[in-house]
Amino acid sequence: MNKSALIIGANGQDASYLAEYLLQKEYKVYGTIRRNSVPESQTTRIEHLHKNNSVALHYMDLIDPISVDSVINKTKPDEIYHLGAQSHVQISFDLPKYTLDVNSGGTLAVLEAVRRFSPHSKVYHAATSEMFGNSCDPDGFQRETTPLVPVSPYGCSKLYAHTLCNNYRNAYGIYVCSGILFNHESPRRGINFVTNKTVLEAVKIKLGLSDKLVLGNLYSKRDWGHAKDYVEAMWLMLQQKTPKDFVIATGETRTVKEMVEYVFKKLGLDPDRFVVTDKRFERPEELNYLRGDSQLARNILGWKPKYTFETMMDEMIEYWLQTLNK
Ligand code: NAP
Ligand code: F7E
Repeated sequence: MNKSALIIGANGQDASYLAEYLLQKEYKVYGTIRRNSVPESQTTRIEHLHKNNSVALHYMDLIDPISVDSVINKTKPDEIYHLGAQSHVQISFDLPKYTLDVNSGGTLAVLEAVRRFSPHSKVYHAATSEMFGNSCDPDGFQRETTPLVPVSPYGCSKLYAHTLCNNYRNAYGIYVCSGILFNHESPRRGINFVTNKTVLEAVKIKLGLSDKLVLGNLYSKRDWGHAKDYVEAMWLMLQQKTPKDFVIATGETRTVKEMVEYVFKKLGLDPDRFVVTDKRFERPEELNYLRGDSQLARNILGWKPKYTFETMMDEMIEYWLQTLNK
């Protein structure tokens, strides 16, 4: 019999790739969306799947536990991919309570619903490298054992949820694992995250549609991978006999400035002419440096990324060139 999976936050970047991946594997896929007064915005990233009804959609809001109970009770899936979140770090400083309610309280609601209505479901929780904050091992990497000292309401909210997942695993025997994923991007990334913002604005400049790119801190370092590779790791984590948490990362790190230079050079533009900085895009506290060691996932799950930094950025550039040229 085909397996079933519920994706919480089905309209997100990762969820859209994960839905495609699971459908290819012939899963019965359920997804949750939020009500939006502009109905098209509820399914922007999964319109192609929604149109032909390949994903069965249900309304759920993580701050409404009744809706969480109801969908999990109704679907009782084999696997639950809990990807729903207020996922923007800078915005979490403006909406700290909301971020905690959605990311921490929402995870509690999911775990409680699983415990009461669907204890056989295997659960993936979308944890994050933002939980490390500025802690790092002496060799310059973050890994599963590196201390977790977050520096944003977003990071704190995910750490609470991550700890709760471990608690529910130990206390109730629920199969739940946290993927500690480092930054992952794609053409479907929100355009207020630094990679897609940079690519979109640089392409606009190239086409004469804009004349500057305004950024915040250019000197923080990130370990950027492709979302398509990272959703495969999520699936692999739920195929194991026993639940375990894994770091998923490329192991390479670059400054924002290096990423910007790559994009501008690729388009034949001089970044010094077009890139300016504004404190508006800086955070009250910055996470300065990320570089993940995903050796455990590579050994146990057999996971490794297929995209390089360059092929990923090139795909994003090509996407915006084609889209804006249309
Ligand atoms: P994303 O594009 O922001 O998607 C998040 C999804 O959550 C969206 O579909 C959103 O709905 C939904 N959502 C937001 N608030 C909700 C609520 N109150 N109730 C129900 N759903 C809600 O994020 P992503 O980049 O795909 O990331 C997926 C998950 O991995 C997130 O939990 C994120 O925090 C985590 N993560 C991401 C990265 C990364 O680099 N991308 C790294 C580590 C961890 P709408 O579409 O209606 O807004
Ligand atoms: O920022 C700097 C910014 O917003 C990256 C989320 O998916 O990954 C993501 O969080 C860096 C930061 O991603 C701008 O200060 C400079 O140092 O693209 P970002 P993030 O904060 O690392 C983690 C792993 C998650 O879990 C999150 O959900 O870029 N930066 N100038 C800027 N960032 C933004 N957004 N906009 C700027 O103008």
